[in-house]
Amino acid sequence: MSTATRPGQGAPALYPRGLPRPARTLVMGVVNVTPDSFSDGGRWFDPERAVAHGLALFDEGADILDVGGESTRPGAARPPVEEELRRVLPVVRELAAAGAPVSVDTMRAEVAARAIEAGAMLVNDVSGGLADPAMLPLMAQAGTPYVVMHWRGHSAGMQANALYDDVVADVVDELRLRVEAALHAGISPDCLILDPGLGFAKHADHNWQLLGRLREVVALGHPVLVGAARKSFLGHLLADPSTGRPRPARQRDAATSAVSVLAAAQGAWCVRVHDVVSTVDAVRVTARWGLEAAAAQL
Ligand code: PMM
Repeated sequence: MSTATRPGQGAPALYPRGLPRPARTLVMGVVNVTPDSFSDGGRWFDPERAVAHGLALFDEGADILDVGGESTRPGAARPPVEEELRRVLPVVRELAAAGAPVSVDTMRAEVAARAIEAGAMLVNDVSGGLADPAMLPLMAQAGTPYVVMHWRGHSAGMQANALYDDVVADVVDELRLRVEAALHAGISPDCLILDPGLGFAKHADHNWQLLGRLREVVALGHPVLVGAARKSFLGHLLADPSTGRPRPARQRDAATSAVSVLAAAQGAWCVRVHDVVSTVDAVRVTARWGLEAAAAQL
């Protein structure tokens, strides 16, 4: 793991091997090649449209493009592996060929391996290696940066597992166990990225507690990725006061930017978002502000 020269506050202290290293929190743009994601409702399901969307996000300043072929919304059914491969591989290949750093959002070792061959530089595994026993050995052998997210089971039944004594302490303990498993499998520590898994076996209050105490996740000593974008806990916070109806997913980007600023200020390495333009501005402001705040404390 390398340390930035002078990160200040609002920029990461740690960077994973081989990925871009701007002096600010990175922005990961979401490219969901799925028919049913809650946040973009299948708009990029066609591979050509997904590639065009990814290229647009890259032009807008995304540091990494996260290509996923499996919806993880609560209750979602899993696609067969062949279908997941059919969705993601052409998109990963084209975006990587265009020079974009590409991440593949998958829980399957076979998909991860094929995506790495197609040019992916990062594997984003929302199960942290729990869904597929072949994943950790593959990542050890590949030497590619690897996101270990906090996870307690597949989407179909995950909200039944949202039971915690102290959600932050429990998530930190469970992530620590996943780090131990990853290191034991032979993954290099400078390839590991951690993610508290907002919305995965978590209710709204759990997500807010994890954000408010994000420093406890950062203190585990690995770069931290935060995926809050457009999630339902934001929709509930911003519900229409007269009807009680949650704010629709595509009207949650200002709230997402606020979360990105606060996550960056707590030392997040990267934020995973749909609206790249507002997020890049937000993390640039946070980094610039943080330099002054750090200087004032010298
Ligand atoms: N959230 C989603 C999908 N993939 N990956 C990581 N590492 N962290 C997340 O929080 C995360 C993820 C679900 O959100 P989407 O439907 O907007 O992609």
